[in-house]
Amino acid sequence: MSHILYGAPASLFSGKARAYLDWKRIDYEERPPSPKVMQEIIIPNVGYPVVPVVEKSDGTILQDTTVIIDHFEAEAGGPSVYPDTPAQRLAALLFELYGDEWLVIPAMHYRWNYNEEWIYGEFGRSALPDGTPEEQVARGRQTGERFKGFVPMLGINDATIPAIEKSYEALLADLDAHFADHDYLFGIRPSIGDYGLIGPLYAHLYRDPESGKLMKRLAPNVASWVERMIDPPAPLSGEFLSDDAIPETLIPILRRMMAEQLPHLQAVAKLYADWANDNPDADVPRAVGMAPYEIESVVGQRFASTFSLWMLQRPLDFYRGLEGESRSAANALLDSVDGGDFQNFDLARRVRFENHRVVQA
Ligand SMILES: N[C@@H](CCC(=O)N[C@@H](CS)C(=O)NCC(=O)O)C(=O)O
Repeated sequence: MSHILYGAPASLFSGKARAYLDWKRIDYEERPPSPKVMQEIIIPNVGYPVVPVVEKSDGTILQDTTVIIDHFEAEAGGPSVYPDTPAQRLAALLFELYGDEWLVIPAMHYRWNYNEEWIYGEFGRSALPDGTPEEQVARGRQTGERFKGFVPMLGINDATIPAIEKSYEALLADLDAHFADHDYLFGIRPSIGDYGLIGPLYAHLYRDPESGKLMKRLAPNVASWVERMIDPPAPLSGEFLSDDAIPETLIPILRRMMAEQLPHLQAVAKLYADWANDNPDADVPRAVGMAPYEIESVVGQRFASTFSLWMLQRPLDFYRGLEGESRSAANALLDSVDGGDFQNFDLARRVRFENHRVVQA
């Protein structure tokens, strides 16, 4: 019996999980998160309605794409999506953090401000595959209203939208230059960083019709990379660039990430530390208030996600564990991308991710 991936074509993180499972040649079948699946499988096991969820053939439930990927990396063996060498591995983990926890901003902006009516239909078809068109639209609006409600929480509003678009178009130009020369971020094998990016860059920014037109017009090489990621021409093969090389074309992208995402994460880390000091025994909320972020010189506020801190700990712990020449290689990379905020990050209180949720460490 194969494993089951509960996921949906329009879901950001389903795209990340699916692309990985396909490259890794994991035997699975994808099923939609029908109301019955939500009530009988997802909510009782995970605690809240979310996709993607993997139900393994032995009944084990896995949620969170990072947990899913790491589970199959350990179990399936074979070529890994984690580079072995310090600079590439650090960069790959940073790209995962950037894709998962930051590019959701342009993803949600373009979906809800350019593709709103279309996405209601998509949600309906996915939730009620056997429903009538009327039932699907009604259901799609219901699901959609919930996700649309996240838009202001993500810091997307009239003041920040021009800056979000300017930043995204600049990112597309930088990625386009990179993918003109390279199949994936670090050569001819996809990395965990590629899987971080594919979440936002597939379902929302490629597959949503208006967003896809923009990507194909401004960045055809990025669209080709998306197509390679979702329909891998050579699963379980390819190598990372030799000698721990970081292509020059990735430097401006990491510099943008450091400038936009790191100051926000530092503000979140401070809010979380204050909260944890005041509430030593409490369950960790999904957000500890709102924190500022700056994009293209415009300042907004977005929810201070505690889950983002767990994702941040992955590259941070890797970096802090490096010694000697490996540490020097990582520092050379970070120096070249103005990564001081990362090198000097003040993480006063840590989190853990256990039983599908963030808990105090
Ligand atoms: N970090 C998680 C996020 C999963 C997630 O946010 N899924 C979205 C759909 S793409 C969802 O179901 N969100 C519902 C919610 O967050 O309440 C992962 O990597 O799987």
